[in-house]
Amino acid sequence: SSKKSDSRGALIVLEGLDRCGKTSQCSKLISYLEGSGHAVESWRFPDRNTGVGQMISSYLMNESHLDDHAIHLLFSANRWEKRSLMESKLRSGTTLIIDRYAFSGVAFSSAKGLDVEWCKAPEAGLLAPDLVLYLDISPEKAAERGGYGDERYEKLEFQQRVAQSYRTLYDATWKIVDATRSMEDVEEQLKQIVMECVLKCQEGKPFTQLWQ
Ligand code: Z5A
Repeated sequence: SSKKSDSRGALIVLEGLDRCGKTSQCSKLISYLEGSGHAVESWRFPDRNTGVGQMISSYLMNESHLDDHAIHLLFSANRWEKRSLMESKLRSGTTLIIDRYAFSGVAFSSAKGLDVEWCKAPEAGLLAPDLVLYLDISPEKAAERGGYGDERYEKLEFQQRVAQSYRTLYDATWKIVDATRSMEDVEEQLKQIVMECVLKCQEGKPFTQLWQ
């Protein structure tokens, strides 16, 4: 039974390789949900606007160098500094569509050779997403979409290792979507899955936490 007081927003995460189309699809999902009368916000990690986020940003732009463990912990801290705001938004009924989350943190750092369990540890206790959408594309196809920029991780060989790392993180709750199809086809698929999740959360699906 769905009491109104239980109603909450959904925490929906998009993951995938660079150029998989996450950013494009996030904005389409926002318009779709707004259009159907839902409160929704678009977030992304890293959030480059905070103090920690500025350190991450300069690292990604190769303007600074950091030990692999140190940058991993900064990415995680960048999620922790948003955790309480995230929870209050969700509790007040706002759905959050998030471009990258803890799975990116683990996939990218473990692709550098860091131990997966070590990578997961600082993420434990963050809110678990209600839905993870993985936009599946091979690194080669993604690279064909043109314009890898100059940022640190935008290299084919590294993206291949990230793709492998993601594969070790999948679980049965993830929705793997073929991201090589047209933008419209991908959008249609995502809309259905997302709406189902939003409705389930409105009915008071309980919060859970990551990796505990
Ligand atoms: N990182 C990390 O190491 N640890 C962490 O904890 C976190 C992140 C959170 C910066 O992320 C880097 O930080 C990122 C992971 C690491 N490094 N990499 N790689 P970011 O969020 O700033 O950057 P990004 O997510 O990788 O890239 P992006 O530019 O936002 O890409 P996208 O969102 O996947 O794609 P898009 O902009 O929507 O589309 C890319 C292009 O493809 C564009 O020209 C589109 O028009 C085209 N496109 C999109 N969909 C299609 C379809 N269906 N067909 C054809 N063409 C398409």
